[in-house]
Amino acid sequence: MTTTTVATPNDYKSDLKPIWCPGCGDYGVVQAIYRALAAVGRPPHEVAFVSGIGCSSRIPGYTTTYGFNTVHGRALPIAQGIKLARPELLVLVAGGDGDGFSIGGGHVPHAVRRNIDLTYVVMDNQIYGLTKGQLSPTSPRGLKTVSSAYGSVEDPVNPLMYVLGYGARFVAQGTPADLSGLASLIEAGLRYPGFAFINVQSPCITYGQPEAQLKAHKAAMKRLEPMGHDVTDRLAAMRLAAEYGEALYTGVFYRDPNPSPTYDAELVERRRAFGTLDRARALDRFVPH
Ligand SMILES: Cc1ncc(C[n+]2csc(CCOP(=O)(O)OP(=O)(O)O)c2C)c(N)n1
Ligand code: SF4
Repeated sequence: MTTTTVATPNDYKSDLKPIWCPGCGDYGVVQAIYRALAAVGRPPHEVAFVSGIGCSSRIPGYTTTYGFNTVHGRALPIAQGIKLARPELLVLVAGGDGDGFSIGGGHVPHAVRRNIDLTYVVMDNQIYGLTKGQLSPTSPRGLKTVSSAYGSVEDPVNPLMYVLGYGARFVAQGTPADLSGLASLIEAGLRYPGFAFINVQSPCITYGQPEAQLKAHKAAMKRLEPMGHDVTDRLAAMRLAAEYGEALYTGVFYRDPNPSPTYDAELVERRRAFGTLDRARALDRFVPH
C-alpha cells in the first residue's frame, strides 16, 4: 500500500556527508532531489533510488530512501527489475553521462520503449569524473583530456535526441544553476506516469570545461517555457534538442499528453487476469507466468 505524507526536503537527507569536490554541480542536484521528493511526498521507505558507478552515482547514499549504488552502466536494468518486483515503489535512477551513455548506453532504448514507470536523472558533465577526467560520450569534439592529448576526434552523443528518437514520453533538461527550476523538473518527472528522462548539466569543477560551470550556465541558459515551446510537439522538441552542446535550453522538451499504460501497470493487469497476482503478493515477489 502506498501512502502520501507531508514531508520536508530534510526528511530525505541522510547523515552521510557528500565527498564530491567543493563546487561540484552534483551538490545542487541532490538538493533538487530532496525538494522534488518532498513535493511528491512519498515517505523515504517507499522510494528506491538506484545508481551506477561514478562520482554522480554516489547520490543515493546521501538520501534516506532505499538505495543501491550498483554496477557501472547497469542502473537501468536493476531499477527496472525493482519496479517490476515492487510496482508500488517510487523508483528513481541516477548516474553520469558515462554510466548512462557509454557502458550503459545499450540499456536506454529498452527502458524507453518498455515505458516502465521510472525517473532517470543523468548528471551530464561531459567527462569521466571519478576516474580523473577522461573523455566521456558527451565530451565535445576537440576536448583535450588525459585520454585525448590531441583533442577529441569524435562527435558527442546527444542525450536529448537519443531518448526522443526512441520515443521517450517525458524529456527535460535542467541545471543546478537554477535550483528551483531543476527541482520542479525532477518533481514533474517523478509525477509522470511512465519513463521520464531528465538531463542535468551538472558541472565537474575539477575536470570540466570553463564554459560548463555554474556561472556560465546562469548566463547561457534559455528557459523553454517563456519561449512558448509546445511541450506536446515531439518534432519541435527534436529541433531544440539538436542544439545540444550549442544552446543550453532548460525545461520540459517533450511531454506526451496522452501517456500510454506503463509496462508495470500492464503487467499487474495481466497477472490479475492470469490469477497470479495474489500468489505473487503472498510470496512478496514477482512470479513469472
Ligand atoms: C565495468 C567498469 N568499467 C569501468 C569502470 C571505471 N569507471 C568508474 S566510474 C567511470 C566513469 C565515470 O563517469 P560518469 O559515469 O560520467 O560519472 P561521473 O564520475 O562523471 O559522475 C568509469 C569508466 C568501472 N567501475 N566498471
Ligand atoms: S571529480 Fe568532478 S564530478 Fe567528481 S566530485 Fe569532483 S567535481 Fe564532481
